[in-house]
Amino acid sequence: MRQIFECIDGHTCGNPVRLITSGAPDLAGATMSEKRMDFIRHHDWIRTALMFEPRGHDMMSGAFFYPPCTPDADAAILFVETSGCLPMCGHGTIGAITLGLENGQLVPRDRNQVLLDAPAGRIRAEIEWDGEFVASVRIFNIPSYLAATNVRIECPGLGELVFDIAYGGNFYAIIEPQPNYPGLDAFSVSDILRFSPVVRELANAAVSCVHPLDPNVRGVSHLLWTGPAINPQAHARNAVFYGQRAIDRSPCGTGTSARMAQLAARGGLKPGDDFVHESLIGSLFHGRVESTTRVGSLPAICPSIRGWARQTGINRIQVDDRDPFCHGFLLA
Ligand code: PYC
Repeated sequence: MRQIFECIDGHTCGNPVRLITSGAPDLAGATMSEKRMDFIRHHDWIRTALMFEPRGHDMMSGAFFYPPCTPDADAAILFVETSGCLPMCGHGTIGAITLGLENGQLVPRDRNQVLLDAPAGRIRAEIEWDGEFVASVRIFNIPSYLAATNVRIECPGLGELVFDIAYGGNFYAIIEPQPNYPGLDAFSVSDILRFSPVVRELANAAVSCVHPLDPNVRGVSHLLWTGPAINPQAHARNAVFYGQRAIDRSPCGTGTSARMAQLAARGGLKPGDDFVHESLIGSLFHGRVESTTRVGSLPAICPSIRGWARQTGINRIQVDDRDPFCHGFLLA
């Protein structure tokens, strides 16, 4: 049997986005969190086929639009990535909205604003147009909070690391410069790829992170390595590791939200403050602390992130079950 998935490919500030416009399976559940769990249980082959090699690669990141789950939303979004079905993806949302609007796959009530139901919660996006193209998108992300402080682990090859964990749509271990981590400027891409999976495993053994309002959202999945900015417009630079071997080429939307939540909890950011985050390749996300709130009993912030995306092509992907690699593979 051969299945066809129509896709619009692009990237958000350097990190790939694949908007899949046909072949979305029907999903059980009333909310996107429930539909995400149904997809994970019954349809995960679609994710691996479209994200893993040979149709994708370590960094590939995709999204489907679904009909909204709530009366006032324009659409719902499901993220499919090499690292799984994320509760939220910032660069993916900016990219999917841009590609969806420019190609007529997303038709909001108001062309300057999109309301989306995401698995992690409600996302509002403000659209800046440049004629028929989307110049930039500011997403108002889900409430983000500091989940754990001063987590200590012993990382073979590095030594003791001490870090905080924050939630911005995924749980992030945030590694700041310290005696055994010199900072991003002195840490190579191969260092990030070598140490991140070990640090993630040790972080999860040390602390159990569960979202207070959604027990399906759990565990440290992403690592954010910090360092000083190179671009004078930016406040800081970062590299986010996720999946088996992925480093975000964008400044990472949920990572920037988690970092702002951490800095706000320490008193370093307050509502109205901007936080410009630089990626490894020099692209920028313009973050802002919009307001404060609570997640269950925990203090939290409502962050927003502005970034841009561009289309790179149209892709008609075939998944043919005569192909032994039809469901994809990743090199471990
Ligand atoms: O932008 O939130 C993000 C993201 C998560 C993983 C890669 N990018």
